[in-house]
Amino acid sequence: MEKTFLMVKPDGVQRNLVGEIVKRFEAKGFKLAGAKLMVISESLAQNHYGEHKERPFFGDLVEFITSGPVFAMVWEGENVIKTARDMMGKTNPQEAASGTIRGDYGMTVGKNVIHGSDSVESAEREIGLFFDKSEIVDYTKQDSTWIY
Ligand code: IDP
Repeated sequence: MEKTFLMVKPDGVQRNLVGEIVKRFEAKGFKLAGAKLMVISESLAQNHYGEHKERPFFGDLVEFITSGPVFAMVWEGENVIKTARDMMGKTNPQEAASGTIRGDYGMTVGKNVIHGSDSVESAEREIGLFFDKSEIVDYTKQDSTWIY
C-alpha cells in the first residue's frame, strides 16, 4: 500500500491544528503508520528542502521549519500521495480552495500549515529522512474492509 510523508509545520502546531489535521486524514480512511512531535535540525531542514536551496526564500524556509516543533507523520492508503496533496490544497493558501487544509487554515505561503510529499520518490526519500524503520508500524485496521 502506498505511503506518504505529511508534516504539520511549526505554525500548525502552535495554532493547535494537529488534531484537526489528523482527524481529516483519519476520517478520509487513511491509516496512520507513524507519528512524532520533533524539532527539525538545521541539517535535516536543508536536506529535506534541498531542491529549493537556490531559491531566495530558502533561508527563511529553513529558519521557519526549525523554529519550533513539527508533527511528522507517515500515512498509508490507496493513492495517498496525490489525495493528501489534494486535501492540503495549493501551496499558496490564498489560492487554495476552501475545504482544503491550506484553504481553510492558511493565510501566507511562508506559513501554510502542512507539508506533504509530492511523488512516490519524494515520499520514500522523506519518510527515510524523518523516520527510522522501527518507527513505522505495520498493522491491520479493522475498518479497512469497510473502506475498500
Ligand atoms: P509544497 O509545500 O506545496 O510542495 P514547494 O514549492 O515544494 O511547495 O515549496 C516548499 C515550501 O516552501 C512551501 O510549502 C512554502 O512554505 C515555501 N515556499 C514556496 N514558495 C515560496 C515563496 O515564494 N516564498 C516563501 N516561501 C515559499
